[in-house]
Amino acid sequence: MANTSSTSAQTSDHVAASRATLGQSPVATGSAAIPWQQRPAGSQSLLWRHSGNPVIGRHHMPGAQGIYNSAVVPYGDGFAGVFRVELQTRYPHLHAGWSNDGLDWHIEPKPIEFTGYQDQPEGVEYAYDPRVCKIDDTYYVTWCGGHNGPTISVARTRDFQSFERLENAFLPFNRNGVLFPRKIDGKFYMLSRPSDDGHTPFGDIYLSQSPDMCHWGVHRLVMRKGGDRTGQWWQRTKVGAGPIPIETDDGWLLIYHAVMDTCNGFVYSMGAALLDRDQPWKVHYRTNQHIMTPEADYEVSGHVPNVVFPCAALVDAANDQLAIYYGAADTSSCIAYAHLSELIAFTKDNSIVF
Ligand code: BMA
Repeated sequence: MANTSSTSAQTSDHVAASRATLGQSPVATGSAAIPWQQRPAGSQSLLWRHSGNPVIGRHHMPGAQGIYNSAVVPYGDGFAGVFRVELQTRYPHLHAGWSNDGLDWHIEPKPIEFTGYQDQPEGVEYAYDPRVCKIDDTYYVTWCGGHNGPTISVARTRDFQSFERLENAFLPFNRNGVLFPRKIDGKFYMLSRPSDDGHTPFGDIYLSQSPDMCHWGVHRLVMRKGGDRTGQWWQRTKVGAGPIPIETDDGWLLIYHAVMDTCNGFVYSMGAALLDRDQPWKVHYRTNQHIMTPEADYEVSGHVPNVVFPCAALVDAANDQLAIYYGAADTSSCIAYAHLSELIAFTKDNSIVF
């Protein structure tokens, strides 16, 4: 898909507009409609794929070998995002991006230059799988950064142009740091997945609290991987939080990735869970089957076959619409749609908690 041509003038408009139009609700959209397509006629699928997937192909910008596992948010009269971009070094960096419609993206050719805390020289720190979470008037970016091993790096921005690094949330080894979009009982909350330095043949989701986005503690186990005991092979190897949790009347809707090992490598699917609104380490419901698994050509074929990896979701609660942004096969960026109410009902009706 062609790049848009955002200019710095448009960018300034974005900044001004965002202050005027974005509310505090975690599910509020900006003034732009989120991407949406109706479920294809005859389909019974809970989730269905955008017909123009991938929305960001592997060669979206000069030199790019893959742009995937990336995060987008409503911003002003359009959308902004932080993207995992790999050029020909295949060393992952984070780039800011802009879109008017959530489909056609301009991604900055240069990686984000962070100010503030730095524990390694700029450029020698890999950065991948970002999430972006708006809390009050600040956008926090969390990602997997290289700090003598992977762990959760944190930064904040208000305009997607200047990004200030904060302290890392955790010691190595950790991945998939996902913030909640509001404080709970006066504390920031973050999901994460302690793991190892390699390709991680294990992993459960934990929750931590912080009074200041610097000191994290009061760690709680949220969700274990499945396995033989649970009859849950699709999530038997490891699980990790995906998009920012969505607050609903039925609890926090968490979309997560879940992995099974096979004789030919890992398979990454998506699942969903409903967490308690006040004590989100308590899981009320959790799907007893995947809600989406790699099937499309661009999901089963690419740099790493058989991966769907959700990192962001746009919600239009008034119209019961959900657009999930996911990386496909560690190569491209895609969208899947669902009706929010159907996903919640499905999660409640097809649940196993363990
Ligand atoms: C995980 C992460 C993801 C990647 C996935 C599949 O460990 O590195 O970035 O999408 O593996 O390769």
